[in-house]
Amino acid sequence: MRAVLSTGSNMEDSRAHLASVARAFADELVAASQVYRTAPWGGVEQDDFLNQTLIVDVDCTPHELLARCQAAENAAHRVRDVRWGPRTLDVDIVALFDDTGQEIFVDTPDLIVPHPRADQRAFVLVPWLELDEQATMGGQSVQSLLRALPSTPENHVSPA
Ligand code: A4P
Ligand code: MG
Repeated sequence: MRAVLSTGSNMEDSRAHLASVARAFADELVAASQVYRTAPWGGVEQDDFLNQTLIVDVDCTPHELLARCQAAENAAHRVRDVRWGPRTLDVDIVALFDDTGQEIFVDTPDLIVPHPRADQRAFVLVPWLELDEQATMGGQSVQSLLRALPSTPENHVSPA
């Protein structure tokens, strides 16, 4: 199964926290985007984030992958308090594809794929497009999803 992961951090040594995820998936890593500096999305006043997108090929179920993403967050001493607030490390599963390239959809209480807010987030779409210009999610091209976003400060993304 191929997974598109979005990693984000705006606390402590953000670069090191992002690097810890690439390291945790080192043997399965297909591609890693640059690290981007992004304005905070979601209306909470906080520091800018660093965000990165990873593509990994993993041999596990979607829920096992979620557990690995959460283990990486826990290793970064992630505390869950304010929704969309500051965090040492957030690892989201953006999209999943089977070995024939078909998109995998998951809709369970603890895991929804494609990630329900990814299409509204330039900090997810821009790094993904860097890795795959032809990327699609939910049957739509990621390029068209990005073009549909308003050019507000919240959608500002630049190489870090
Ligand atoms: N969950 C369901 N589907 C998924 C999925 N596809 N991937 C569940 C990962 N987790 C998924 O997540 C809450 C629960 O969502 C998990 O326990 C899992 O079972 P969380 O990470 O604890 O909660 P959260 O992150 O506070 O909430 P949410 O809505 O997931 O926030 P996001 O989407 O993670 O956003 N601005 C910038 N510029 N860059 C960022 O990286 N990140 C956030 C957090 C806000 N603003 C940001 C950024
Ligand atoms: Mg999250």
